[in-house]
Amino acid sequence: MERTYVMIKPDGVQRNLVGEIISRFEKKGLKIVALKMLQISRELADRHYGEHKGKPFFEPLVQYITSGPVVAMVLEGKDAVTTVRDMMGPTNPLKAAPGTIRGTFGMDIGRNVVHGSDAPESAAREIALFFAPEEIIEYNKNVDTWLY
Ligand code: 3AN
Repeated sequence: MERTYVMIKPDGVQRNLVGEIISRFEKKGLKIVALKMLQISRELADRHYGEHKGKPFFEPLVQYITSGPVVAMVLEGKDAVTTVRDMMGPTNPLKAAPGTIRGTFGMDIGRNVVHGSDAPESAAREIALFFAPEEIIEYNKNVDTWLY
């Protein structure tokens, strides 16, 4: 099973979209194996967005991602990385199909509601950046006899 790192960005939290976005991933069939709210520090933002250092939008991007709490999670499932990317839609909400998360809730490339890893390698890096191993829970669903 593949894992991906997903984060509801400060605008998603401020706009009360946390439940809606998590619900979409749950209903799709992805499994939540880690979940927490945190306020990203400047240092963590630098590391998370390291590949964009030097680009004109880097400084505003770091300002934005550290501007308020985010909700971080690890989702697990078959082809989880691609599944989440497809559900989010492209980086620019103007290019995102109306049914996608960014196409439905976003208007601005710099305020695009949600992040999802772009490849299994970046997922592994980002998961390690945001979660300690003991924060990731391995469990089965629907195996308990009392569940019906
Ligand atoms: P994605 O989040 O779709 O993987 P990345 O990793 O290329 O996109 O970019 C990270 C974040 O940087 C985006 N989510 C967006 O908030 C911001 N960003 C990317 N490209 C631009 C741009 N041209 N102008 C402003 N912000 C951008």
